[in-house]
Amino acid sequence: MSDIIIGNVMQSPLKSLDYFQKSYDIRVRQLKEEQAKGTKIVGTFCLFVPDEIIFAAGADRIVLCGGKTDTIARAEQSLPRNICPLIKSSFGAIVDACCNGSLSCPHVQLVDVIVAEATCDGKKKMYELLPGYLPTYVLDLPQKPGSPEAITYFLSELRKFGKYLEDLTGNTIREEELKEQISSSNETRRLLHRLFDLRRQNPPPVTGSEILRVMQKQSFLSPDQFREGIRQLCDEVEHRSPPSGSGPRIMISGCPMSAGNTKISDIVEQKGGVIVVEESCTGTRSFWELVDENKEPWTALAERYLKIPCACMTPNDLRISRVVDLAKRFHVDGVVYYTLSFCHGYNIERLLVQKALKKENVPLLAIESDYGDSDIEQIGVRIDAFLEMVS
Ligand code: BJ8
Repeated sequence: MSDIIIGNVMQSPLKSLDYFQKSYDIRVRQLKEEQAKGTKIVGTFCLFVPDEIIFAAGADRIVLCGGKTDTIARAEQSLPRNICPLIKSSFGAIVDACCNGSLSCPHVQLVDVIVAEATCDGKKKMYELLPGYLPTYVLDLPQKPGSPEAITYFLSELRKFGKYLEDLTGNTIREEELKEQISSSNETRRLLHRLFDLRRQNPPPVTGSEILRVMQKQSFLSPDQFREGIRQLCDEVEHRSPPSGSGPRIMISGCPMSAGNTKISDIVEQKGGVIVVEESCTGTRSFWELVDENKEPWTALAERYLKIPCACMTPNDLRISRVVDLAKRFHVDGVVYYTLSFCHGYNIERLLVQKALKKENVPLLAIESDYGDSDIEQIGVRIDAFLEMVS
């Protein structure tokens, strides 16, 4: 295999990425077989829905977040145009699959129920339309995670969710099984820490595009499949020859980049930036905190999941300090702050993130974009100038 060149960086291709490619078809087959035997498949949209509870109830899960443009026109027949593309893309895929039998997102047809979550306003209102297409359960969240009542409330919501899954599957969630699932998820989180730690090297032995494409599969593959892939990836990256070039070290912080959406990462690397960490739900937010295995499992889950620093929470101090910590830990020269169009939470929170980074002399470039191609050139010009400034 010949070397790949990203920006100024030349790398030999990673063989373990083939594992993730091949795993997709295996996983689809596995889900169909499970479903034929009566296993319920849950479709999710957000990190706040704990996998551990779904698996402990004997169900399986796949992510339904849309990162592609092709289902957006369908969504815009019902939804306003000026909302976040992730919401439109996800909704359009469901309508397409349920009304037209279209396979624009083949995952939808694998799903028995949707488990949504009360996060941003756009998502919450879109979820109210979903029962017209698929059975939908909405997990509620406290919006002030630091308040003393938040844990109690979220704990009761998680238990209610557990009961819903028990009724759905006909299984009882045993405490021992829940503990096993927690320890399995923690093992994955530890492996991801191992992988991301390798990116602290200068130059890092793995590119942001490679990592993003792997992270986008995290909530689709089975936990065993994903973990095996990350293990292989860590082993290979640890022995990979160092790249023959480098550029400014960049953190991408902000909205998730769902499968199909790699626009900003691709532009940063094409322009010569070296992405060393992503502070997002397709990056550190998905695995940074572990669940405390020494605590009663439901409480431990409630505590851990409320620590996800999503901009839907207020105040979101944890995210501000996390971004600063990551900037130091990964020796970041600049932050590309990524907001999906019309995502007000991440867009407004940028001001606080920028202020905190300024104190550490870390510059920030704000980019707001949708899934279309029309702004690629203009974003490229801005990123080019930013990279030159932080070099
Ligand atoms: S934990 S980031 S996955 S809610 S849909 S908030 S981009 S306007 S996806 Fe999210 Fe869970 Fe939070 Fe992560 Fe903005 Fe769009 Fe809303 Fe979005």
